[in-house]
Amino acid sequence: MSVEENTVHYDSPAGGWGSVRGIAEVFGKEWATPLATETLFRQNKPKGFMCVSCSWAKPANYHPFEFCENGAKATLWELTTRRCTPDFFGKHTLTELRGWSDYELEQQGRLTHPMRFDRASDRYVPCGWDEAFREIGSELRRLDPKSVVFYSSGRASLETSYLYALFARLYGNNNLPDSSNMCHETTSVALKKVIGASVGTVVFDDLSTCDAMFFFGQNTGTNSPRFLHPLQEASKRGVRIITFNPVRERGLESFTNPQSPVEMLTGKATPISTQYHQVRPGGDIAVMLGLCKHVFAADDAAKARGERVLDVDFIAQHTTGLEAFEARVRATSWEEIERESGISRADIEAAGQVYVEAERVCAFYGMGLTQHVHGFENVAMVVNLLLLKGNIGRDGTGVSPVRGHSNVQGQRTVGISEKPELVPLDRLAEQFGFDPPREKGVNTVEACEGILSGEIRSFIGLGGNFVRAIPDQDRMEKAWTGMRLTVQVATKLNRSHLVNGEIAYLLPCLGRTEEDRQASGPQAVSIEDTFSCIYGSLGRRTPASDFLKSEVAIVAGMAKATLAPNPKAPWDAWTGDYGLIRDAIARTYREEFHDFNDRLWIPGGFYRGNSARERIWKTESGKAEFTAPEVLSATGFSDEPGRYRLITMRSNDQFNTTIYGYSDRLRGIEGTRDVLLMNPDEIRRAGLSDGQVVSLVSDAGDGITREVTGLTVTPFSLPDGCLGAYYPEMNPLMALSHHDIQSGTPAAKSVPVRIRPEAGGPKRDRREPTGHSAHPI
Ligand SMILES: Nc1nc2c(c(=O)[nH]1)N[C@H]1C(S)=C(S)[C@@H](COP(=O)(O)OP(=O)(O)OC[C@H]3O[C@@H](n4cnc5c(=O)[nH]c(N)nc54)[C@H](O)[C@@H]3O)O[C@H]1N2
Ligand SMILES: Nc1nc2c(c(=O)[nH]1)N[C@H]1C(S)=C(S)[C@@H](COP(=O)(O)OP(=O)(O)OC[C@H]3O[C@@H](n4cnc5c(=O)[nH]c(N)nc54)[C@H](O)[C@@H]3O)O[C@H]1N2
Ligand SMILES: [Mo]
Repeated sequence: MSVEENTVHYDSPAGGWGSVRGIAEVFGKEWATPLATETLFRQNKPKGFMCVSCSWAKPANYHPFEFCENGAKATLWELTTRRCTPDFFGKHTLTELRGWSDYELEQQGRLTHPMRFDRASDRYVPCGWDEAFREIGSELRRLDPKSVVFYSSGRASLETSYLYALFARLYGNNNLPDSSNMCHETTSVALKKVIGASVGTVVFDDLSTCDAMFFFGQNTGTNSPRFLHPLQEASKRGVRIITFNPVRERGLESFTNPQSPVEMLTGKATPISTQYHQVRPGGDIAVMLGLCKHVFAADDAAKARGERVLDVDFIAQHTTGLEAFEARVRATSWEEIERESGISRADIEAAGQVYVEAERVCAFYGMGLTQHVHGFENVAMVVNLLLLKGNIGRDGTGVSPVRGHSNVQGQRTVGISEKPELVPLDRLAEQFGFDPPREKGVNTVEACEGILSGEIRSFIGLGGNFVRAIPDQDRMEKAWTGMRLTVQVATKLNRSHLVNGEIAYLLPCLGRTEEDRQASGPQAVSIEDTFSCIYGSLGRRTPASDFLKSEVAIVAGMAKATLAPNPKAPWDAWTGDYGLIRDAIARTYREEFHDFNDRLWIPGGFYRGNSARERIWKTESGKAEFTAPEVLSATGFSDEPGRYRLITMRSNDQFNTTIYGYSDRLRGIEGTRDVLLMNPDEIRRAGLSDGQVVSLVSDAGDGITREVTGLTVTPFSLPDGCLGAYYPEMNPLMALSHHDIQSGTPAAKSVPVRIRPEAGGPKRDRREPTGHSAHPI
């Protein structure tokens, strides 16, 4: 399918002048002030600070400007001169603020003072840090540890994350859900099961040695734009890039490097994908079965010539389960595959032929695979495909889940996990002289269930915007107020700060770009990227307010006020010198983090290692496992007349729930996020028209009414039977129970919904002026 003439779309390549204008539009002229450029110049480089946006690699051979449009936006967002002060909170009740948009809330700028919720006036009032820690500590001591949740969003450093997880365990639980439970948890569970390593096997250098790349449901141009540089180089090298995505994402079509004067002046764009297939949402299992079917057919033909396509030696030595898998593939007909995937046999065979011919294949994927009811099977299918030709554990090959938050992978590495089996509890026991809790903790969905049932009485949030990021937002907000204690550690105001327990604190912290001065001097922190490389990060900017504390200091402050004194857990000394925290990490995780302090500034980071890359399979069988999928569709529900598969999407003008502006430039959607995207035939079939205003209602079939109103029907190139609309605006439509069966990851890429035309709803002009003001820095 090509981009139809009559749909909303963007003709220019990703990157290019549009990306520079994108930065300027959000931040005004000031984005180019010496202070800002000086800071951006140090982004993602040794002795600089590591981007607060995505988790893409920070290469040793860096570019002069090792940042992208979105990294620049994220940095400038933190450097804003706007301040959200006690004065602001004095003027607005929380009830009033709950009527504000995500954009308006964060526009208020950086939080400056620790604040306590005052129920009588329905306002936040300033408080002292000691007072806050004292009350949090005494409340936590009174609560049953099983009823307390310690959430983290994937941004906090390795040092903070290690202390936070330790705090929870010393306190008495493994209730450590994190944003990854809504994101790549599917990966952690599936890759662990089938290759024995919960993270990807690809490293940065593989990008320059592979000869084919397969992309499933990852939007590079928007979500990890610095990846476009190696992709561009790969494309120029003749690497064949095959993309499966319901949406024709600009960055996977073509790219103009904004850092190349020649390309910028000539407007020359590099095509990225050699084949682009608009799979139906949830259709990837079928696609990959089709690809494998073609590989088996090619192998049959080769055998007749006395050759093989399959890597039979690798399969024999390293894998198990081929027989059952092959039987499943051969038993699946092309008719079924075409129906479920929405892609023709000829197109799948053409993609399969690239796989057959390539010697070294890397497969990349993102939320398009993980956020489905059968997300596990999606990920297992990627591995099945790769195993057929030994495409794991050789240079230029491998599986690459492209991670989201800048340290989401690293948090897991240092103990943030609700699964006790993933944490070296015996070492913690010895190191800190206690008996760590062995019972499984709650993940994100289970935490929500506990809040709904009243079993969870307290929520501590280390960053993030939990209430806005989870499913079933309306129900969750109502239940939230039943909790006894809620604490949010944050840089900017968001909706999660406006729904509170009986006692509630909002604690403002330093950002990663800011100088973090403690007893022993300025402190560095560290993070791990999507390729398992670990780097130091040093902030130098003057903090947004004198009253901020670092995340380390806040976690240590809460821990000290809650726990009995333990000389083996020196919270004050740790706060005074983060090198001591790194020493503690190195003692717990000896293999990965030995000589941590010495290796902090190695250019390009130090590699934590991955057994599967060495073809050592830490699985139950001791081999890499083929998995025969039991379903063909990943959606978990059947097709019925009037029921659609809703994809919740991110624009390049947002970072998760942080909305920078209303310009989804790469998709040609400007001035509003209240759109419902569908293809023109589907609009006609549904009896709707372009510009009509409609509501969406949940079709989860559980009797609960969930609704989002005021969406403008907008023609857009999408497969039949599906709809697109923005995250987080659509989250009230998602049932909490609609998640990947194995990992609990909410299934945000196929939400069952119905359309309800709004009575007498006005036709709207889609392209209202953007209306957002420049954001000073
Ligand atoms: N600018 C920006 N950067 C970000 C973020 C952001 O919000 N904004 N968020 C960060 C975070 S936390 C994360 S996890 C990552 C997310 O980055 P991605 O993994 O790229 O996530 P999404 O953009 O949600 O969805 C990815 C793609 O999946 C496609 N898709 C939807 N359903 C299907 C399907 O069934 N099959 C296939 N094959 N494709 C499908 C969508 O069209 C979309 O292009 O980005 C990180 N970086
Ligand atoms: N429908 C739908 N829902 C989804 C998704 C989807 O694709 N569709 N994606 C899911 C995914 S992949 C993810 S990762 C989650 C994201 O869920 P979260 O990680 O919980 O949400 P964010 O929007 O990233 O959090 C933004 C807030 O973090 C705070 N913050 C920013 N920087 C810092 C800092 O340095 N320190 C601290 N303490 N706070 C800081 C700010 O206050 C800001 O408002 O959402 C999930 N929800
Ligand atoms: Mo994420």
